Amino acid sequence: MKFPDQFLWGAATASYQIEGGGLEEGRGECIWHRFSHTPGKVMNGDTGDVACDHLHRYREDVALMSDLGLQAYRFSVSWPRVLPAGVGAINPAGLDFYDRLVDGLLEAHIQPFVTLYHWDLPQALQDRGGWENPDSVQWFADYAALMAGRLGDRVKDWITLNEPWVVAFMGNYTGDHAPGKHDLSAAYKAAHHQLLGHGKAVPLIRSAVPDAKVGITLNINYFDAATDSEADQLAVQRQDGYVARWFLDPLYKGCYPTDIVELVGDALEGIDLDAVRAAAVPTDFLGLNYYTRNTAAYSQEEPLHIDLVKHDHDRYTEMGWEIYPDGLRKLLIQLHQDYAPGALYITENGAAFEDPAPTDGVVEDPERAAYLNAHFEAASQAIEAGVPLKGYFVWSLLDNFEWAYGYSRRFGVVYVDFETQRRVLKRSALYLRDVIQGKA
Ligand code: IFM
Repeated sequence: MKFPDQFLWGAATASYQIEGGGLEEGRGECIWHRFSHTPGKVMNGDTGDVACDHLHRYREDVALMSDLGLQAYRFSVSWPRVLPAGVGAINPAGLDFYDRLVDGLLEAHIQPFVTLYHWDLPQALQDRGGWENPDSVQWFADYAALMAGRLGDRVKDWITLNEPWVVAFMGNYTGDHAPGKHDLSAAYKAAHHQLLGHGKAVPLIRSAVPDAKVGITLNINYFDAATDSEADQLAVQRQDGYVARWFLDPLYKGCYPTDIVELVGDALEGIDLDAVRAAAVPTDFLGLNYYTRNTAAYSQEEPLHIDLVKHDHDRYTEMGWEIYPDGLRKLLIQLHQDYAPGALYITENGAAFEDPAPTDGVVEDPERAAYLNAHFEAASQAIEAGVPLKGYFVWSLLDNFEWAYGYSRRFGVVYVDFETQRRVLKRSALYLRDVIQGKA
Protein backbone atom coordinates (compact mmCIF):
# COMPACT_ATOMS: atom_id res chain seq x y z
CA MET A 1 0.00 0.00 0.00
CA LYS A 2 1.28 3.43 -0.89
CA PHE A 3 -0.13 6.70 0.41
CA PRO A 4 1.15 10.21 -0.31
CA ASP A 5 3.18 11.95 2.40
CA GLN A 6 0.46 14.47 3.20
CA PHE A 7 -2.24 11.80 3.42
CA LEU A 8 -4.35 12.30 6.57
CA TRP A 9 -5.29 9.37 8.76
CA GLY A 10 -8.08 9.82 11.23
CA ALA A 11 -11.14 8.40 12.90
CA ALA A 12 -14.70 9.69 12.99
CA THR A 13 -17.55 9.92 15.48
CA ALA A 14 -20.83 11.82 15.81
CA SER A 15 -22.25 13.85 18.67
CA TYR A 16 -25.39 11.89 19.55
CA GLN A 17 -23.56 8.59 19.18
CA ILE A 18 -20.85 9.32 21.75
CA GLU A 19 -21.38 12.47 23.82
CA GLY A 20 -24.02 11.44 26.35
CA GLY A 21 -24.61 13.92 29.14
CA GLY A 22 -28.39 13.68 28.58
CA LEU A 23 -29.94 17.12 28.65
CA GLU A 24 -27.21 18.33 30.98
CA GLU A 25 -25.56 21.74 30.75
CA GLY A 26 -28.46 23.26 28.85
CA ARG A 27 -28.43 20.90 25.86
CA GLY A 28 -31.82 21.00 24.14
CA GLU A 29 -33.71 17.88 23.16
CA CYS A 30 -32.87 16.48 19.72
CA ILE A 31 -34.98 14.26 17.48
CA TRP A 32 -32.92 11.21 18.44
CA HIS A 33 -33.53 11.87 22.11
CA ARG A 34 -37.28 11.92 21.45
CA PHE A 35 -37.13 8.92 19.09
CA SER A 36 -34.98 6.73 21.33
CA HIS A 37 -37.19 7.51 24.32
CA THR A 38 -40.22 6.33 22.34
CA PRO A 39 -40.81 2.64 23.13
CA GLY A 40 -40.14 0.26 20.26
CA LYS A 41 -38.01 2.56 18.15
CA VAL A 42 -34.49 1.53 19.21
CA MET A 43 -33.27 -1.99 19.95
CA ASN A 44 -33.33 -2.89 23.65
CA GLY A 45 -34.76 0.53 24.47
CA ASP A 46 -31.26 2.01 24.24
CA THR A 47 -30.81 5.77 24.16
CA GLY A 48 -27.89 8.16 23.71
CA ASP A 49 -28.37 9.58 27.22
CA VAL A 50 -24.99 8.29 28.38
CA ALA A 51 -23.45 6.75 25.24
CA CYS A 52 -19.64 6.93 25.65
CA ASP A 53 -19.91 9.79 28.12
CA HIS A 54 -17.52 11.64 25.85
CA LEU A 55 -18.85 14.96 27.17
CA HIS A 56 -17.00 14.22 30.40
CA ARG A 57 -14.25 11.95 29.05
CA TYR A 58 -13.15 13.82 25.96
CA ARG A 59 -9.66 14.38 27.41
CA GLU A 60 -9.16 10.65 27.83
CA ASP A 61 -10.49 10.13 24.29
CA VAL A 62 -8.12 12.71 22.80
CA ALA A 63 -5.29 10.94 24.64
CA LEU A 64 -6.40 7.68 23.02
CA MET A 65 -6.33 9.32 19.58
CA SER A 66 -2.85 10.55 20.33
CA ASP A 67 -1.77 7.12 21.42
CA LEU A 68 -3.04 5.74 18.10
CA GLY A 69 -1.11 8.39 16.20
CA LEU A 70 -4.25 9.84 14.60
CA GLN A 71 -3.51 12.92 12.54
CA ALA A 72 -7.11 14.07 12.22
CA TYR A 73 -10.39 13.60 14.03
CA ARG A 74 -13.81 14.04 12.50
CA PHE A 75 -16.55 14.83 15.02
CA SER A 76 -19.92 16.51 14.81
CA VAL A 77 -21.44 19.35 16.75
CA SER A 78 -24.72 18.74 18.51
CA TRP A 79 -26.90 21.56 17.18
CA PRO A 80 -29.21 21.60 20.25
CA ARG A 81 -26.21 21.65 22.59
CA VAL A 82 -25.25 25.06 21.21
CA LEU A 83 -28.73 26.28 20.24
CA PRO A 84 -31.21 24.45 22.49
CA ALA A 85 -34.23 25.63 20.48
CA GLY A 86 -32.36 25.36 17.18
CA VAL A 87 -32.51 29.11 16.64
CA GLY A 88 -32.24 32.12 18.92
CA ALA A 89 -30.70 31.83 22.37
CA ILE A 90 -27.20 30.38 22.49
CA ASN A 91 -26.12 27.93 25.19
CA PRO A 92 -22.64 29.16 26.21
CA ALA A 93 -21.79 25.88 27.98
CA GLY A 94 -22.35 24.05 24.70
CA LEU A 95 -19.99 26.28 22.76
CA ASP A 96 -17.45 26.04 25.58
CA PHE A 97 -17.43 22.26 25.28
CA TYR A 98 -16.49 22.38 21.58
CA ASP A 99 -13.88 25.04 22.32
CA ARG A 100 -12.25 22.76 24.87
CA LEU A 101 -12.42 19.77 22.55
CA VAL A 102 -10.84 21.67 19.66
CA ASP A 103 -8.12 23.08 21.91
CA GLY A 104 -7.38 19.61 23.25
CA LEU A 105 -7.09 18.24 19.72
CA LEU A 106 -4.80 21.00 18.58
CA GLU A 107 -2.57 20.58 21.62
CA ALA A 108 -2.29 16.91 20.64
CA HIS A 109 -1.50 17.94 17.02
CA ILE A 110 -4.71 16.38 15.74
CA GLN A 111 -6.48 18.25 12.96
CA PRO A 112 -10.18 18.76 13.70
CA PHE A 113 -12.73 18.11 10.94
CA VAL A 114 -16.10 19.43 12.07
CA THR A 115 -19.37 18.05 10.74
CA LEU A 116 -22.17 20.49 11.39
CA TYR A 117 -25.09 18.13 11.02
CA HIS A 118 -24.90 14.46 11.88
CA TRP A 119 -28.60 13.80 12.45
CA ASP A 120 -29.39 15.35 15.85
CA LEU A 121 -31.83 18.06 14.75
CA PRO A 122 -33.18 20.12 17.65
CA GLN A 123 -36.61 18.70 18.51
CA ALA A 124 -37.91 22.27 18.74
CA LEU A 125 -37.24 22.61 15.01
CA GLN A 126 -38.81 19.25 14.25
CA ASP A 127 -41.90 20.54 16.03
CA ARG A 128 -41.95 23.25 13.36
CA GLY A 129 -41.68 20.73 10.52
CA GLY A 130 -37.95 20.01 10.66
CA TRP A 131 -36.20 19.66 7.29
CA GLU A 132 -39.60 19.59 5.57
CA ASN A 133 -40.07 23.24 6.43
CA PRO A 134 -38.46 25.61 3.87
CA ASP A 135 -37.30 27.73 6.84
CA SER A 136 -34.87 24.92 7.70
CA VAL A 137 -32.55 26.31 5.01
CA GLN A 138 -32.06 29.52 6.98
CA TRP A 139 -32.05 27.75 10.37
CA PHE A 140 -29.14 25.61 9.20
CA ALA A 141 -27.29 28.51 7.58
CA ASP A 142 -27.52 30.59 10.78
CA TYR A 143 -26.30 27.68 12.89
CA ALA A 144 -23.41 27.05 10.47
CA ALA A 145 -22.39 30.71 10.63
CA LEU A 146 -22.49 30.62 14.43
CA MET A 147 -20.17 27.61 14.60
CA ALA A 148 -17.80 28.88 11.92
CA GLY A 149 -17.57 32.21 13.76
CA ARG A 150 -16.82 30.50 17.04
CA LEU A 151 -14.40 27.75 15.99
CA GLY A 152 -13.10 29.08 12.67
CA ASP A 153 -9.94 30.59 14.15
CA ARG A 154 -8.84 27.00 14.89
CA VAL A 155 -10.96 24.71 12.71
CA LYS A 156 -10.27 24.89 8.98
CA ASP A 157 -12.01 21.75 7.74
CA TRP A 158 -15.78 21.84 7.63
CA ILE A 159 -18.40 19.33 6.55
CA THR A 160 -21.89 20.74 6.24
CA LEU A 161 -24.05 17.61 6.28
CA ASN A 162 -23.51 13.95 6.95
CA GLU A 163 -25.44 11.58 4.68
CA PRO A 164 -28.41 13.72 3.69
CA TRP A 165 -29.96 10.69 1.96
CA VAL A 166 -30.18 8.84 5.28
CA VAL A 167 -31.58 11.92 7.01
CA ALA A 168 -34.25 12.38 4.36
CA PHE A 169 -35.25 8.83 3.50
CA MET A 170 -34.59 6.77 6.62
CA GLY A 171 -35.98 9.56 8.76
CA ASN A 172 -39.06 10.36 6.71
CA TYR A 173 -39.80 7.49 4.33
CA THR A 174 -38.77 4.16 5.85
CA GLY A 175 -39.18 5.59 9.35
CA ASP A 176 -36.26 3.59 10.76
CA HIS A 177 -34.60 6.76 11.97
CA ALA A 178 -35.81 9.88 13.76
CA PRO A 179 -38.26 11.51 13.27
CA GLY A 180 -39.74 8.18 12.13
CA LYS A 181 -42.13 9.25 9.36
CA HIS A 182 -43.47 7.22 6.44
CA ASP A 183 -44.03 9.87 3.83
CA LEU A 184 -42.08 9.89 0.57
CA SER A 185 -43.01 13.44 -0.24
CA ALA A 186 -41.74 14.60 3.19
CA ALA A 187 -38.48 12.78 2.45
CA TYR A 188 -37.98 14.61 -0.84
CA LYS A 189 -38.68 17.92 0.84
CA ALA A 190 -36.16 17.09 3.56
CA ALA A 191 -33.58 16.22 0.91
CA HIS A 192 -34.26 19.43 -1.00
CA HIS A 193 -33.97 21.70 2.02
CA GLN A 194 -30.77 20.04 3.17
CA LEU A 195 -29.27 20.68 -0.27
CA LEU A 196 -30.35 24.31 -0.15
CA GLY A 197 -29.11 24.62 3.42
CA HIS A 198 -25.72 23.33 2.31
CA GLY A 199 -25.71 25.86 -0.54
CA LYS A 200 -26.48 28.69 1.83
CA ALA A 201 -24.07 27.61 4.56
CA VAL A 202 -20.92 27.16 2.46
CA PRO A 203 -20.36 30.86 1.61
CA LEU A 204 -21.16 31.82 5.21
CA ILE A 205 -18.50 29.43 6.48
CA ARG A 206 -16.06 30.84 3.94
CA SER A 207 -16.71 34.42 4.96
CA ALA A 208 -16.16 33.56 8.65
CA VAL A 209 -13.12 31.39 7.88
CA PRO A 210 -11.34 32.68 4.78
CA ASP A 211 -8.91 29.75 4.69
CA ALA A 212 -11.62 27.14 5.27
CA LYS A 213 -11.86 23.93 3.32
CA VAL A 214 -15.53 23.06 3.04
CA GLY A 215 -17.24 19.91 1.84
CA ILE A 216 -20.21 17.62 2.32
CA THR A 217 -20.36 13.92 3.14
CA LEU A 218 -22.52 11.47 1.20
CA ASN A 219 -23.20 7.80 1.83
CA ILE A 220 -22.66 5.90 -1.38
CA ASN A 221 -22.43 2.18 -1.77
CA TYR A 222 -21.06 0.46 -4.84
CA PHE A 223 -24.08 -0.44 -6.98
CA ASP A 224 -24.07 -3.61 -9.03
CA ALA A 225 -26.69 -5.53 -11.00
CA ALA A 226 -27.87 -8.95 -9.90
CA THR A 227 -27.70 -10.26 -13.49
CA ASP A 228 -26.81 -9.01 -16.97
CA SER A 229 -30.49 -8.64 -17.84
CA GLU A 230 -31.57 -5.23 -19.05
CA ALA A 231 -34.18 -5.06 -16.30
CA ASP A 232 -31.55 -5.51 -13.59
CA GLN A 233 -29.14 -3.08 -15.28
CA LEU A 234 -31.87 -0.45 -15.24
CA ALA A 235 -32.60 -1.24 -11.58
CA VAL A 236 -28.97 -0.38 -10.76
CA GLN A 237 -29.29 2.93 -12.53
CA ARG A 238 -32.41 3.72 -10.51
CA GLN A 239 -30.72 2.74 -7.23
CA ASP A 240 -27.77 4.96 -8.12
CA GLY A 241 -30.15 7.79 -9.03
CA TYR A 242 -32.23 7.41 -5.89
CA VAL A 243 -29.31 7.39 -3.44
CA ALA A 244 -26.30 9.00 -5.13
CA ARG A 245 -27.17 11.13 -8.17
CA TRP A 246 -30.08 12.74 -6.31
CA PHE A 247 -27.41 14.57 -4.30
CA LEU A 248 -24.37 14.53 -6.57
CA ASP A 249 -26.13 16.10 -9.57
CA PRO A 250 -27.46 19.08 -7.59
CA LEU A 251 -24.12 19.58 -5.84
CA TYR A 252 -21.99 19.40 -8.98
CA LYS A 253 -24.40 20.25 -11.82
CA GLY A 254 -27.12 22.29 -10.15
CA CYS A 255 -30.03 20.07 -11.21
CA TYR A 256 -31.86 16.90 -10.25
CA PRO A 257 -31.47 13.73 -12.36
CA THR A 258 -34.40 13.72 -14.78
CA ASP A 259 -34.84 9.93 -14.80
CA ILE A 260 -35.59 9.96 -11.08
CA VAL A 261 -37.73 13.10 -11.31
CA GLU A 262 -39.92 11.27 -13.84
CA LEU A 263 -40.02 8.13 -11.76
CA VAL A 264 -41.07 9.65 -8.44
CA GLY A 265 -43.36 12.25 -10.01
CA ASP A 266 -46.09 13.16 -7.51
CA ALA A 267 -43.85 12.84 -4.47
CA LEU A 268 -42.03 15.95 -5.70
CA GLU A 269 -45.13 18.10 -5.77
CA GLY A 270 -44.64 21.46 -4.08
CA ILE A 271 -40.86 21.44 -4.57
CA ASP A 272 -39.36 24.06 -6.84
CA LEU A 273 -36.92 21.68 -8.49
CA ASP A 274 -35.02 24.41 -10.33
CA ALA A 275 -34.20 26.10 -7.04
CA VAL A 276 -31.71 23.31 -6.41
CA ARG A 277 -29.16 25.12 -8.56
CA ALA A 278 -28.40 27.01 -5.32
CA ALA A 279 -26.84 23.81 -3.99
CA ALA A 280 -24.09 23.88 -6.62
CA VAL A 281 -21.74 26.14 -4.71
CA PRO A 282 -18.02 25.45 -5.13
CA THR A 283 -16.68 23.13 -2.44
CA ASP A 284 -13.17 21.95 -1.64
CA PHE A 285 -13.83 18.28 -1.16
CA LEU A 286 -16.37 15.51 -1.25
CA GLY A 287 -16.58 13.23 1.78
CA LEU A 288 -17.46 9.64 1.00
CA ASN A 289 -18.85 7.20 3.54
CA TYR A 290 -18.32 3.77 2.04
CA TYR A 291 -19.26 0.47 3.63
CA THR A 292 -20.63 -2.04 1.15
CA ARG A 293 -22.03 -3.04 -2.23
CA ASN A 294 -25.74 -3.11 -3.08
CA THR A 295 -26.80 -5.60 -5.69
CA ALA A 296 -30.00 -4.53 -7.37
CA ALA A 297 -32.61 -6.50 -9.27
CA TYR A 298 -35.88 -5.47 -10.89
CA SER A 299 -38.93 -5.68 -8.66
CA GLN A 300 -42.63 -4.88 -9.10
CA GLU A 301 -42.63 -2.64 -6.07
CA GLU A 302 -43.51 1.03 -6.57
CA PRO A 303 -42.10 3.61 -6.93
CA LEU A 304 -38.50 2.55 -7.63
CA HIS A 305 -38.95 -1.08 -8.74
CA ILE A 306 -35.76 -2.18 -7.02
CA ASP A 307 -35.03 -5.25 -4.97
CA LEU A 308 -31.68 -5.47 -3.15
CA VAL A 309 -30.50 -9.06 -3.21
CA LYS A 310 -27.93 -10.92 -1.13
CA HIS A 311 -25.13 -13.00 -2.57
CA ASP A 312 -24.64 -16.60 -1.71
CA HIS A 313 -21.47 -16.20 0.32
CA ASP A 314 -20.56 -15.34 3.88
CA ARG A 315 -18.72 -12.06 3.41
CA TYR A 316 -21.16 -9.98 5.41
CA THR A 317 -20.67 -7.88 8.53
CA GLU A 318 -22.92 -7.98 11.56
CA MET A 319 -25.00 -5.24 9.93
CA GLY A 320 -25.73 -7.67 7.09
CA TRP A 321 -23.59 -5.51 4.79
CA GLU A 322 -21.53 -7.28 2.16
CA ILE A 323 -17.76 -6.85 2.51
CA TYR A 324 -16.73 -5.60 -0.90
CA PRO A 325 -13.50 -3.58 -0.78
CA ASP A 326 -13.05 -3.39 -4.53
CA GLY A 327 -16.25 -1.35 -4.63
CA LEU A 328 -14.38 1.43 -2.86
CA ARG A 329 -11.72 1.55 -5.57
CA LYS A 330 -14.30 1.46 -8.35
CA LEU A 331 -16.54 4.04 -6.70
CA LEU A 332 -13.70 6.48 -6.07
CA ILE A 333 -12.65 6.24 -9.72
CA GLN A 334 -16.27 6.69 -10.85
CA LEU A 335 -16.80 9.77 -8.68
CA HIS A 336 -13.56 11.28 -9.90
CA GLN A 337 -14.55 10.70 -13.52
CA ASP A 338 -18.19 11.76 -13.28
CA TYR A 339 -17.99 14.72 -10.90
CA ALA A 340 -14.30 15.57 -10.50
CA PRO A 341 -14.41 16.95 -6.93
CA GLY A 342 -11.20 18.89 -6.19
CA ALA A 343 -10.39 16.43 -3.42
CA LEU A 344 -11.97 13.41 -1.82
CA TYR A 345 -11.86 12.11 1.71
CA ILE A 346 -13.17 8.83 2.95
CA THR A 347 -15.02 10.32 5.87
CA GLU A 348 -16.24 6.93 7.12
CA ASN A 349 -15.34 3.33 6.56
CA GLY A 350 -15.44 0.49 9.03
CA ALA A 351 -17.37 -2.55 10.15
CA ALA A 352 -19.50 -3.97 12.94
CA PHE A 353 -18.54 -7.41 14.16
CA GLU A 354 -19.34 -9.19 17.38
CA ASP A 355 -16.30 -8.58 19.56
CA PRO A 356 -15.08 -10.88 22.32
CA ALA A 357 -14.52 -9.46 25.80
CA PRO A 358 -11.09 -7.91 26.35
CA THR A 359 -8.33 -10.29 27.41
CA ASP A 360 -4.89 -9.14 28.54
CA GLY A 361 -5.80 -5.54 27.82
CA VAL A 362 -6.75 -6.02 24.18
CA VAL A 363 -9.81 -7.03 22.17
CA GLU A 364 -9.07 -9.48 19.38
CA ASP A 365 -11.01 -8.39 16.29
CA PRO A 366 -9.24 -9.96 13.33
CA GLU A 367 -12.24 -9.53 11.02
CA ARG A 368 -12.33 -5.76 11.53
CA ALA A 369 -8.58 -5.47 11.02
CA ALA A 370 -8.86 -7.50 7.80
CA TYR A 371 -11.80 -5.38 6.64
CA LEU A 372 -9.78 -2.19 7.17
CA ASN A 373 -6.69 -3.63 5.53
CA ALA A 374 -8.62 -4.61 2.40
CA HIS A 375 -10.27 -1.19 2.15
CA PHE A 376 -6.99 0.67 2.71
CA GLU A 377 -5.54 -1.32 -0.18
CA ALA A 378 -8.49 -0.41 -2.38
CA ALA A 379 -8.02 3.26 -1.50
CA SER A 380 -4.34 3.14 -2.30
CA GLN A 381 -5.14 1.58 -5.70
CA ALA A 382 -7.59 4.41 -6.40
CA ILE A 383 -4.88 6.95 -5.62
CA GLU A 384 -2.56 5.17 -7.98
CA ALA A 385 -5.27 5.43 -10.64
CA GLY A 386 -5.26 9.21 -10.22
CA VAL A 387 -8.04 9.87 -7.68
CA PRO A 388 -7.22 12.93 -5.50
CA LEU A 389 -7.95 11.11 -2.25
CA LYS A 390 -6.51 13.16 0.61
CA GLY A 391 -7.42 11.28 3.76
CA TYR A 392 -9.19 8.40 5.44
CA PHE A 393 -11.34 8.42 8.57
CA VAL A 394 -12.11 5.08 10.12
CA TRP A 395 -15.61 4.63 11.48
CA SER A 396 -15.45 4.66 14.33
CA LEU A 397 -13.03 5.68 17.02
CA LEU A 398 -15.23 4.18 19.74
CA ASP A 399 -18.01 1.63 19.97
CA ASN A 400 -21.08 3.82 20.22
CA PHE A 401 -24.83 4.27 19.87
CA GLU A 402 -25.56 2.73 16.48
CA TRP A 403 -28.89 4.51 15.94
CA ALA A 404 -31.85 2.10 15.70
CA TYR A 405 -29.52 -0.77 16.69
CA GLY A 406 -28.62 0.91 19.96
CA TYR A 407 -25.46 -0.54 21.51
CA SER A 408 -25.92 -3.93 19.85
CA ARG A 409 -23.53 -3.14 16.99
CA ARG A 410 -19.90 -2.29 17.66
CA PHE A 411 -18.03 -0.29 15.02
CA GLY A 412 -15.18 1.03 17.18
CA VAL A 413 -11.49 0.33 16.86
CA VAL A 414 -11.59 1.08 20.56
CA TYR A 415 -13.83 -1.13 22.68
CA VAL A 416 -16.14 0.55 25.16
CA ASP A 417 -17.46 -1.29 28.19
CA PHE A 418 -20.73 0.60 28.54
CA GLU A 419 -21.14 -0.47 32.19
CA THR A 420 -17.88 1.05 33.35
CA GLN A 421 -16.97 3.32 30.41
CA ARG A 422 -13.58 1.62 30.28
CA ARG A 423 -11.90 1.93 26.87
CA VAL A 424 -9.76 -0.95 25.56
CA LEU A 425 -7.84 -0.93 22.30
CA LYS A 426 -8.87 -3.54 19.79
CA ARG A 427 -6.33 -5.30 17.57
CA SER A 428 -7.70 -3.20 14.66
CA ALA A 429 -6.63 -0.03 16.49
CA LEU A 430 -3.10 -1.39 16.81
CA TYR A 431 -3.17 -2.26 13.11
CA LEU A 432 -4.35 1.27 12.29
CA ARG A 433 -1.50 2.70 14.34
CA ASP A 434 0.97 0.57 12.40
CA VAL A 435 -0.46 1.77 9.10
CA ILE A 436 -0.18 5.40 10.19
CA GLN A 437 3.39 4.85 11.30
CA GLY A 438 4.18 3.18 7.99
CA LYS A 439 4.85 -0.15 9.67
CA ALA A 440 2.06 -2.13 8.02
O1 IFM B 1 -22.98 4.92 12.63
C1 IFM B 1 -23.24 5.34 11.34
C2 IFM B 1 -22.86 6.79 11.15
O2 IFM B 1 -23.51 7.61 12.05
C3 IFM B 1 -23.23 7.24 9.75
N1 IFM B 1 -22.69 6.36 8.76
C4 IFM B 1 -22.87 4.93 8.94
C5 IFM B 1 -22.45 4.52 10.34
C6 IFM B 1 -22.66 3.01 10.53
O3 IFM B 1 -23.99 2.68 10.35
